[in-house]
Amino acid sequence: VEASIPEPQRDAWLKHSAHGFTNKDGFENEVVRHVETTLARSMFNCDESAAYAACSLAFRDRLILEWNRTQQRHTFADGKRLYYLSLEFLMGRALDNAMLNIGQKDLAKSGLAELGFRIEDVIEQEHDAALGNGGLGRLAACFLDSLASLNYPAWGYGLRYRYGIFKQEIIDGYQVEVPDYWLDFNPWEFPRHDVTVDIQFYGNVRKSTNEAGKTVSNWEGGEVVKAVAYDVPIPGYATPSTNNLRLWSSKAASGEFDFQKFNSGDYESSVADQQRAETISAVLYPNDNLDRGKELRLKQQYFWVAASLYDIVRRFKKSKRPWKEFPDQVAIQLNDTHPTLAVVELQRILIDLEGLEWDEAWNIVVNTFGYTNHTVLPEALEKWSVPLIQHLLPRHLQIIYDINLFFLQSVERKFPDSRDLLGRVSIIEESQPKMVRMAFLAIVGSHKVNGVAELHSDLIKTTIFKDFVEIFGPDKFTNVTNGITPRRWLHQANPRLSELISSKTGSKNFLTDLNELNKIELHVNDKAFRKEWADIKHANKVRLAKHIKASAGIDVDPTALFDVQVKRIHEYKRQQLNIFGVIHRYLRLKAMSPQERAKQQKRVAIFGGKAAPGYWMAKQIIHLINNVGSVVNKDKDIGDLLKVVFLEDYNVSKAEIIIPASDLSEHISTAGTEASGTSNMKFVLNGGLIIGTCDGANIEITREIGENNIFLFGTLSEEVEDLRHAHTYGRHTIDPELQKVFAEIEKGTFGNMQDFAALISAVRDHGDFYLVSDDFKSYLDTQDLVDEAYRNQEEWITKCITSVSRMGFFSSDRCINEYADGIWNIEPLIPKGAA
Ligand code: GL4
Repeated sequence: VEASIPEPQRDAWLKHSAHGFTNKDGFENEVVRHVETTLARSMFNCDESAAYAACSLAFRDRLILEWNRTQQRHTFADGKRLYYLSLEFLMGRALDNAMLNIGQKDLAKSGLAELGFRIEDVIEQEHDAALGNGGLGRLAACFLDSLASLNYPAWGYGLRYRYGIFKQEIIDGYQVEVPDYWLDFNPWEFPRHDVTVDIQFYGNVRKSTNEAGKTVSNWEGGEVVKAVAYDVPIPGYATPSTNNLRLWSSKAASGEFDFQKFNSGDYESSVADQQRAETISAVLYPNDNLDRGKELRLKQQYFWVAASLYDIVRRFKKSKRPWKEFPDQVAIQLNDTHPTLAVVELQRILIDLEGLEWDEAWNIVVNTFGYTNHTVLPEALEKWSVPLIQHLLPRHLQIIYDINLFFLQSVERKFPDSRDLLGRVSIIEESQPKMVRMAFLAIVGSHKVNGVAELHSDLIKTTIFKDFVEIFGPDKFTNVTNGITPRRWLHQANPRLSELISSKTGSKNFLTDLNELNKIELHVNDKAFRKEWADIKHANKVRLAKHIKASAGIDVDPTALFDVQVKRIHEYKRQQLNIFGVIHRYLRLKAMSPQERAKQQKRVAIFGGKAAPGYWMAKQIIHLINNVGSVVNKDKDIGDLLKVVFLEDYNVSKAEIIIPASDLSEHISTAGTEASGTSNMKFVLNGGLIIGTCDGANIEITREIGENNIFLFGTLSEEVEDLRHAHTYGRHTIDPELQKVFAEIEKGTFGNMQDFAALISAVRDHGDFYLVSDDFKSYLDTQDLVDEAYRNQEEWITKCITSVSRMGFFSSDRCINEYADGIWNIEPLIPKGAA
């Protein structure tokens, strides 16, 4: 408000207000202007990367104008906003998405053509924004798309990592990690050097008495790091609403500290301070479903949470409302436990800085936060050591202890006779050293806790959070099944299929109301429609085959069945089951007569995904896949009957090529381990079928599309515990077909058997925790059913069309509406011009 232009000068502003391009001519004008001025180049010096830069800047200008108007609208309406706190936003590329969401891709295509460029080549220039590991980060990105498309007043808050997830190279069959420096040129962010927050670390707490005679805690000393905001505009689809993703970057606070050092001649150490400050936002931790408890990670978490809360509180305070109205204006969602310190930080702000009483403050806190759990794997549940928190955030540790004390007192009052209950639910684990259980803190500090698929939400209520259901009652726990944005995962990734669907549903409305897909079921027997459907799938496979040739040097036959498993490499996701199955298939083919072989279904087994750099077993799995490929792919007896491909550096933009090209995709986690999975939804939406276990969202996909349209196999989640028990204490026999596979590996057929000994002994000697042997037979039998089904192409296409038509439920729009109604209590703010 202080910086606003006085009334008499506003006419001049209105007269000169920017508008952005509205037609092709205007677009070309902007592109050329950016090439010639912003980029300081010319038509004699304009390559595809310059065209990409200029085109992106032209679109960015448009976005930021809408962004401004959207923010003004939100400020004026002064309603409740949602803040989505996530350490990961796996955005992928922005240009294609911006053009499609604004509805100007055709215009850009012809404009670029007139200027001498093919739009596909220009789009290809963009470096993925890869600020995430896998499903959790990509979910956050889909949510931002839905929030903007549905016109919800919402912001994302995250970290602006200088290095996103590493780039994966495969060298001699091994994964090698290369840093992903992606910020060289990033037109999609706006640095806000005027929006900064000083963040304190270390120091100590001094108690004092204020004028009113009240004891207050003062957090003093330590060091200060500056958080600088970078804003990324998030365009809604077919609406002017453009939301904000604010990413914080760390920088040395140029406070007295540095100047003193500098003036006293200690130049080197003042530069070292600078570098230390910048390390905080330097790198994304590359673990999915694994907690490593590194100090720098805790620093990242507090840095990001404190900056975001400062920003949120500053915005709230502008409205001059009483504090008790905070939860009516602000909803904050914790994406996993990573931002749980926000609960403590808000309590600290309210009691230490704003002078509220504990209970009043705590009420506000609990009503503000919601917590989403994304995993039940014990190795992924965050715990921080008490001494570490004490050192880094001394005041926060005191508040955590108080939160725990009051919580345990309330439990004791409610269940006076259950002594060990207190130990089980305590936020502090009485280990050596003591640990803070972040999930418990998040539950206690939130009004709603949700899982991400029905089975997962049931599991958290009956296993890891069972006691909390007793304590708080069942209503605090709920399910919101994950979803995906059909804009990126259908319209952008598979434009021909999107076009075909709109020709049958009569409009593009299915992109904003995905249930409209069910209209295509009426056309399932329409010959021309089916033919076009098959042609599109084939074209997508040809495109992927070209990519495979270019990146892996392998020739694959596009008429073969493309069988895809792309996701993070993890034992629980069981890529080892898949590759053992591939070896089995190879051995079976080898044993056949040429006549017999000629009758078999051709397959291409396609793998992709990153292993966490410290996850040795996952790296062995990648190595085995590559070695099997190098044997099978050159075996003359086998030819096109079986190819094995490992695609390097799986990421969002590669997913956009791979997913539309799959016939079959694998979602084969040990039952009960995959919270939801989201690529399962993307594959089915693109007309591919699934082989999967009864796990995560596979179960709801089956319910929606019908069990005839999915290939389910394997142990059920209720059976898993007994089987594991039997492996450890009873008898454990290995499936005979799997034994043959092991014997072949041990013969050295796929290279030095020593390299793969650990993969085998995990199953044979160490209890087969992931039930690879138990599920092997039903996996092979089901794969045989797949071959048989694929042979009947007419039936297969019917299954695909029927499945797509029933996928409406899995839109992230449905998902976001459920959060908005059931957890956030926010309403859309629909602007003029929204479709
Ligand atoms: C994950 C789950 O593993 C995955 O099943 C789920 O789809 C995703 C989004 O909810 O969250 N949890 C973690 S940790 N990483 C994930 O990808």
